Amino acid sequence: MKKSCNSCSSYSKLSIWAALPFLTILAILFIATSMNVFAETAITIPNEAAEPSCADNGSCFLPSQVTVGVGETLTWSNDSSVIHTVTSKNPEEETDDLFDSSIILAGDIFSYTFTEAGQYNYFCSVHPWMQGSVIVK
Ligand SMILES: [Cu+2]
Repeated sequence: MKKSCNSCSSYSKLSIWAALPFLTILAILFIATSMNVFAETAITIPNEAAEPSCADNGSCFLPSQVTVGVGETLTWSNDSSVIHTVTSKNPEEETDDLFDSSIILAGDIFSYTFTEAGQYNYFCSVHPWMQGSVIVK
């Protein structure tokens, strides 16, 4: 007796189409990850940042210099008990409007995504001795 399996081929076609949205999502996630879309780097603002002496050992921002990829997001966490800002350029340079957190309250965070390669200096407008830089490659 011949075994009947009329629906076998249509079933296998169906499962390929059913997997397509899943495979598409996987491909998008893979591409997004390789483009640093989800990458995040953290910088801590410690308690000692409110004292000018932090500038002596570069500990006003931890770390005070970071290197990130294009498209990467940097997050500054204010882990101190006073307010700070993350403002692009240094106090002695003419400031630009690239990024300015305005006041970051104690316990708050500020994030910025760098979309172009270059070196970006920044400081705290409340405590101008707090200076850091970001290198975007
Ligand atoms: Cu500050």
